[in-house]
Amino acid sequence: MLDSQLAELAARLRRARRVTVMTGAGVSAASGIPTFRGDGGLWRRFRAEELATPEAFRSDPALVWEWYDWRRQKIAACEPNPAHHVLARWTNRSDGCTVITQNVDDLHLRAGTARLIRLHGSIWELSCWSRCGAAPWRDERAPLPVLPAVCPRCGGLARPAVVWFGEALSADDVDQARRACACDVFIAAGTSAIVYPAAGLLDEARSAGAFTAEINTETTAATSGVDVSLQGAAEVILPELEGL
Ligand code: BJW
Ligand code: ZN
Repeated sequence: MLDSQLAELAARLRRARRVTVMTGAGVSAASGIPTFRGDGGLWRRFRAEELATPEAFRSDPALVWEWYDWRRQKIAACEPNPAHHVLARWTNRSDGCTVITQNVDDLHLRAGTARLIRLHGSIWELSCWSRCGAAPWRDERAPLPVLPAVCPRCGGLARPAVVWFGEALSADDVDQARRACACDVFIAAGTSAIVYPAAGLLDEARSAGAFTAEINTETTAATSGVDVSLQGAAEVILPELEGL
């Protein structure tokens, strides 16, 4: 079954002019980065829904920074895996291929991906919590020397420049992502497909006539609605697809 579905997706990809791949935490799992949900999805007793919010940061910035600093140190020790490398090659071979990622680890960037839309920002960028006017800045030190981190312009609190629950995504990123839904093949890889607006992009692509596929080790909220569901690891299936 997997083989015939794999062959079907490979055939669709060969004929496609525009291909969009949306990735989630599962694509970085083989690099050693824990996913948010499921096994290993907890940090101490906290879930992402409790820490990745402006309310959590307002009430305990030191705790939230401790989590991000721990994740930054983990990510700094990780390398892109075969899934990142396949997608980087696809975007470099065809300007019709776009990668939309929910991941903030920048592993797609490090793999050399072109046309990358980072819907939830980057863990390597910081911004001013009080919005004093400082432009977001990059700081790749891990661990950070001072926690909570400080804004260089106003001396107030700095925050990770990522998108938390209840916060708006960059309108420009959302526009670009929605444009990329007008494609021939749309693949969701390594995402539980429960966090919006990212999860809605799959429906948008389907409504626009795309052939839709999922690559995931488990079934998800998206499984029943896709044309092809490949159950397996992204770092195995994407290289297999590339070889067909
Ligand atoms: C493998 C594998 C392997 C393992 N190979 N697979 C509509 C309906 C309902 C709710 C909402 C809605 N619209 C908005 C909401 C609210 C909310 C939301 O979606 N809540 C849901 C939980 C219900 N959304 C928001 O709040 C968003 N903002 C918004 O909509 O704003 C509106 C607004 C407009 C105007 C003004 C103000 C507001 C923002 C969402 C931000 C999400 N942020 C986070 C944190 C980012 C920073 C950080 O990293 O710390 O993003 S939460 C977290 O979840 C992170 C992820 O990007 C995101 C998605 O997780 P992902 O990637 O899917 O990971 P997992 O762990 O869930 O799944 C991993 C999968 O991989 C699993 O399925 C495994 O099986 C699989 N896997 N190994 C392949 N090797
Ligand atoms: Zn500031």
